[in-house]
Amino acid sequence: MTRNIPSPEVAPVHDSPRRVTRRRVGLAATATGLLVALAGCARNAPQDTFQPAGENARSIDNLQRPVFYIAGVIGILVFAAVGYIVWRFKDRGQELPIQGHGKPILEIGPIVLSAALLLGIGVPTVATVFKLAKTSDTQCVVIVTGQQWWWEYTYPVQPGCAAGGIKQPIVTSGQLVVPAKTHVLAEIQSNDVIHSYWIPKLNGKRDAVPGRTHTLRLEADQPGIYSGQCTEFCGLSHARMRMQVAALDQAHFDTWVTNQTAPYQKPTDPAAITGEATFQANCSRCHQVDGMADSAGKPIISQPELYVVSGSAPNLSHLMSRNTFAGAVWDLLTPACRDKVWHAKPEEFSELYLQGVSRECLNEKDLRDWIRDAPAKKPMYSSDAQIASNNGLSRGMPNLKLKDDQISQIIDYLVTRK
Ligand code: HEC
Ligand SMILES: [Cu+2]
Repeated sequence: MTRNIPSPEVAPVHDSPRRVTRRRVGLAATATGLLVALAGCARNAPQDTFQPAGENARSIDNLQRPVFYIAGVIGILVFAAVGYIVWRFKDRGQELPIQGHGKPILEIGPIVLSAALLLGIGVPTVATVFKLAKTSDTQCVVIVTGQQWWWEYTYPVQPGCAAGGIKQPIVTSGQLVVPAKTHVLAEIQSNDVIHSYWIPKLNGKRDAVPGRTHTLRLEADQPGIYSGQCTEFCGLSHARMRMQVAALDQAHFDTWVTNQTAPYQKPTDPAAITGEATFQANCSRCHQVDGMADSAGKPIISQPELYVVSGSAPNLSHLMSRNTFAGAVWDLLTPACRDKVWHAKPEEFSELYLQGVSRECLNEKDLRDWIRDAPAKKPMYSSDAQIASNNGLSRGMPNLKLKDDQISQIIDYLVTRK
């Protein structure tokens, strides 16, 4: 015999079918128990849709809870009925029952009942869809652009958002800073592939599709940090494309706008001055720092379109005013400093957030590792070979092969960019 089938004599003794069934039931029960336990952990989950923190997420919650409960009760009733019927009428060799028809209650009743249920769910669903699509009450507009693999935010010139409006465009990335208790409208776009913007505590998801603009209402009741992540597979580092919304109270948001639009501050510290030159030599071709000029006083304008597939790289003018980087995946703050800000009481959060990242609070390790070899931290199809086969364009930030002292100089400069 060539086939590898054990002969009956040597076959292992199998468990009895009843034992197997019992074991399966046990497994199912354990799995269910675990799920229930995990659901319990969700209490302090930062991305929990069941803990809405703003008007729009609350509309969704007010819809999903009753639907879930009604569907849950119906589900249990249906399973119970099926179980009962299977058991009660199982084949015991009895005669076939008489086949009947013409019972209007049985024929029309379930149709009316299902239609009523569907209406009961459909009417509030459609109402919520319209409510969430409303744009007429917008108080602040931000253009949100999906990039591989980070989110870019552009605040266009407008009368809203801040007390004096936004008088010159602001470009930032990773953390979307908004005033709390304000109807913010995100105009969602994409620069490369399809992404999806999702801050579960503030609203549902909205796809970012190249060539289109989709709107998403965002409103936070309280100052604080609200986390999210890209929810549409967008390539190699999709899992490393996160974002946060930082909601500030209005007065602090106004200060944030003033800081973001302040004229360029030349570094004064000698180390940072050296760092500025090293930055210009190695980083400025991709990264814009607004107001920076060369030694002849000529403004330096980045040209990421010549080096990066998507034609974009984050604006680093105020890098240290945000507290995460590179797709909001790594912290710019040390764990202790981060906890202080992220777990602050709402009335204290705005002040702490505006402090940005100081030298003492800088999580230098991750920033260093990033500048030394970004693709090692976040796979980006940007090895030398991939860049060469791509007409010299990198997808994401390449390894720039800098020396340690150059990296130190650049960091000395970057910490002055609040
Ligand atoms: C060839 C273009 C290119 C060059 C040159 C370049 N970068 Fe980048 N950099 C990028 C891209 C693209 C990203 C976005 C990558 C991501 O987050 O997935 C990025 C992200 C970053 C970030 C994260 C910013 C944020 O807000 O999330 C920092 C910090 C950074 N780069 C620093 C530097 C420094 C410092 C240099 C110079 C030593 C440099 N980069 C040179 C393309 C470049
Ligand atoms: Cu994405």
